[in-house]
Amino acid sequence: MDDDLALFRPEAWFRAGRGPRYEQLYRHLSAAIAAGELPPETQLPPERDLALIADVSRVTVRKAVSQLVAEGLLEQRRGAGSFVRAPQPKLEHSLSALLSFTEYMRQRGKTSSSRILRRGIFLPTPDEMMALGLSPGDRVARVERLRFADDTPLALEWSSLPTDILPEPEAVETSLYDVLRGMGRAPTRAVQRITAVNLTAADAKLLQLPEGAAVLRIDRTAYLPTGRPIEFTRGLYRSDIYDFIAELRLDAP
Ligand code: 16G
Repeated sequence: MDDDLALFRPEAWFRAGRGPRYEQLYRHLSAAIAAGELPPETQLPPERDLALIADVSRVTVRKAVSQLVAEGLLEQRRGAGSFVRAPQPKLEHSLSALLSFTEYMRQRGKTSSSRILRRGIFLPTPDEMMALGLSPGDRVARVERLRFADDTPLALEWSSLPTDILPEPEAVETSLYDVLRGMGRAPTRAVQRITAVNLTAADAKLLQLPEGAAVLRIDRTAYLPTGRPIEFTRGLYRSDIYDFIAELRLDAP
């Protein structure tokens, strides 16, 4: 029993300067579930016990647990507690494939290219720190690109990654994901937020569209299998050419 609890003790998951405690605890538990260290049907200790073992407040435990519940990794059974859920292969199938710009274009029979607008190592902004779990002393690698399909500018992308994941942003010529794959650090999961926005004059000029034209803004946060976020990319995509298809399926009973 003691061995099981070692997983929850602060030595197992907490590192100073690596982001809020609830987020570190959440990432640690999510990785433990993915690695099978917490197999399906494992019951987590009750909130109060978990707070004591992990040496955090109950609010911290609650936040970490509710994020795991929201992602379908844990299930809360009334009066019984939180349990690890069995993996849901059907859900996997119904998710879209995680593709790079280069791969999207290749699938559509187009050749992609990029014009690098800026590349380098910078101090992280609060948004980047939050998205990537960085602390103020860390640096962030940024790659900003105008992306073409054949000769048409299609997207503007601002990508940020932790420097231990992308120590040399200059290495990114065409495909960021090819560079990450080459180092065995390609993301395997991503969460995207899509909004419609109007172009500023400067961005419109780059995309060869009139100022104020409507485009899609997509923020992608991509994760390693361990659950660590390693890419935050904000992109503006020409909605007259680029389309996103989301496949939805009714889960079989
Ligand atoms: C896609 C991703 C972007 C990623 C890029 C990598 C969306 C909305 N965004 O454009 O997050 O950084 O691919 O492409 O799909 P690359 O490997 O060709 O550089």
